[in-house]
Amino acid sequence: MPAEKKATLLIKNIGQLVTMAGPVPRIGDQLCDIGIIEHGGIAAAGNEILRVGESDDVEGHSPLAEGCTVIDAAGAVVTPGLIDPHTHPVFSMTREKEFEMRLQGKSYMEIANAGGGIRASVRDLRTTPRQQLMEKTTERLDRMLRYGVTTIEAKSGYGLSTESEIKQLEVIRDLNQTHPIDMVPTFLGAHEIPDEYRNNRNGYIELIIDEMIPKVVEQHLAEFSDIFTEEGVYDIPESRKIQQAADDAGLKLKFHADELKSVGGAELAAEMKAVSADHLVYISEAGIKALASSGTVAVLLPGTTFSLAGKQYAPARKMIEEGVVVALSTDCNPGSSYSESLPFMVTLAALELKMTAAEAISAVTVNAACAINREGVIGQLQPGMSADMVVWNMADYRELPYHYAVNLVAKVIKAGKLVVNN
Ligand code: IZC
Ligand code: ZN
Repeated sequence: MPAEKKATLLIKNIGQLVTMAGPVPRIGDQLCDIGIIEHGGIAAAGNEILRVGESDDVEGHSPLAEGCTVIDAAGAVVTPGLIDPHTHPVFSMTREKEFEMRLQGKSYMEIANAGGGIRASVRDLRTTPRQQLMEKTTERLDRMLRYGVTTIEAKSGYGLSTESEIKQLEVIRDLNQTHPIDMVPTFLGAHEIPDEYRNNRNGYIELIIDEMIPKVVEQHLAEFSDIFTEEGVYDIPESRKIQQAADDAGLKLKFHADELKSVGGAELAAEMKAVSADHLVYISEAGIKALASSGTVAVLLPGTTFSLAGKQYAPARKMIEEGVVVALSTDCNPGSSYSESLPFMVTLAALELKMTAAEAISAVTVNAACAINREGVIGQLQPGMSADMVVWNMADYRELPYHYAVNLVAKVIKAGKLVVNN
């Protein structure tokens, strides 16, 4: 028998240890069960969780390695590291001017059609040196980590040329080697039609299919392919064609679906067996039923509605009632939602999506893991899974949505290492 692994990390005296043990993904009433152990303890060996249970029990059964980090949580809440399954973090120029234009009455699409929006970000990114992109992205990742996020999905989509899309994905690849946050890369060449192809949409779609997707796949730069399926951007037949090519090339699928109008994006995502369909503010009844039966994760982005000062939020309660797998994300991007705070999305989920604290925590842990194909690896605190966790400055998990717009993170542990100590 191999020698028993010794603990290199022990957290004891946890008031509420939120393990998320139980069904994966969580649907319906299951979202309310976050697997709490009172007076909990958790031990890890290297990047792997060794033992989870009652504090004295874990301590008594976990021989400590030399130099083991021992944390006395003194009654605090511990959760899995948060997972942000929809972000656009690689950009330099910010778009606060557009934020002001919207406050003065212009809509997101009006600004986009006038050449601003994503295309403005594209013009900037193409001329931004790689080093500067690395630095700007690192600042955002640092902020996410301080807010308790240990894994994100990260998209390209501000290059919209083969060279610049690859530049963005290489920034993600390189930062993945050095930054504590793990990133799951997504190719989003179909985020917009770039300036030089405005009169030749089909030419750009051919470029995506014939050149970008093959290169991205050959260089192992992405796991997912995403598309902005929206009126005025990519319609349903175009979306089906591009995503079919991505699927054929071996990428898994995500969709920006029904964000600003109901166009059948959710139905298409379900039909194509996408891993996730995101936004869904204007999802149809049929779309909800389709996602429930395909098991496609609905990633809801209430920060986007909030920051666009929208009146209507995604129908989260309806989706939960119908058995859709629901996750939450920041949508961190320079246009429609510039925030790195996933805890703030938990507050918005409570106030605007009418989700309970437990449902929202399920949506930023175990269900968010499902949205990026990492279920069974992260998002739960179970033996054998990744030792990603957050110690919170709170004694009851329900404080998370309630005590809003401040940072309640005390400590962040990523892969067994203490990486934030507030
Ligand atoms: O830069 O505006 N909706 N993509 C789809 C975005 C917003 C990001 C942006
Ligand atoms: Zn997005």
